[in-house]
Amino acid sequence: MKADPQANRLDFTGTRFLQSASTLSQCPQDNADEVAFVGRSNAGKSSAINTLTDQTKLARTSKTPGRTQLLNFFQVAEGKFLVDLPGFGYAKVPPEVKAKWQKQLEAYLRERKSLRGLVLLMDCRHPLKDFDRMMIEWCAQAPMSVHILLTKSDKLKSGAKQKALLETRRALAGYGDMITIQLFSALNHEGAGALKGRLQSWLCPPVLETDEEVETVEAASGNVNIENIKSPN
Ligand SMILES: Nc1nc2c(ncn2[C@@H]2O[C@H](COP(=O)(O)OP(=O)(O)OP(=O)(O)O)[C@@H](O)[C@H]2O)c(=O)[nH]1
Ligand SMILES: [Mg+2]
Repeated sequence: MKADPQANRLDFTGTRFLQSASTLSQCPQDNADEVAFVGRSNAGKSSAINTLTDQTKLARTSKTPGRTQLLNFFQVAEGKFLVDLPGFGYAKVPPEVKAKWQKQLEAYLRERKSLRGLVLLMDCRHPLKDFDRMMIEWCAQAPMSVHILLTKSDKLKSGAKQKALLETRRALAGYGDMITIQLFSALNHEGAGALKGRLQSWLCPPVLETDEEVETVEAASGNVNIENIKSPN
């Protein structure tokens, strides 16, 4: 029987909050498929999850950096999770709290078997800060696939945002296919289709059995807007 490439298409609009966890042991059972949203404080992680799911208040957003202080799990479908991670770089958090978060994040990244990929969010006006470079290096060593969102693209004019995209791709060209990069706006939904396509490929990769099915899936993937997803090479 042929695989239907559309059969497992995830509907992100049905996503619901599952639970919060402040330690690895509090996370849901580690036998799922999940993608974590990571980035500096205020980069737009919670906003991106809301845009993706077409909901306004699913993940809590704030003008005050440091709002997300726990690992928040959202269920897209049975055993398919999105995880909103606490932001880094918020100056007002006491050093001991920062150190505790960092330890929890490291434990999560190191130990979590369900993790299929990381979405790394960076404000398109200030990409590749120390924290971002540290995460990319960690992903390269792990190895772990990473999809970069250059967020708040609505804040830049067309030429400037294309330049930001190009320069970031150029800077990360050495990492090859493990990194994909796109522009994203939670405000006007630029790049939402491309992000869905990436998450779909991580959370529900097609099971291919014959050459004929490979061709069917490749043809069908033309329906996904992947114009902004491109490996740096
Ligand atoms: N213009 C614009 N503003 C955005 C966009 N995404 C997020 N913001 C704003 O940026 C601020 C931070 O967004 P959040 O989604 O809370 O950021 P976060 O990365 O979850 O922050 P922490 O939870 O503190 O780590 C909020 O005021 C959002 O409204 C975007 O695409 N465009
Ligand atoms: Mg947040």
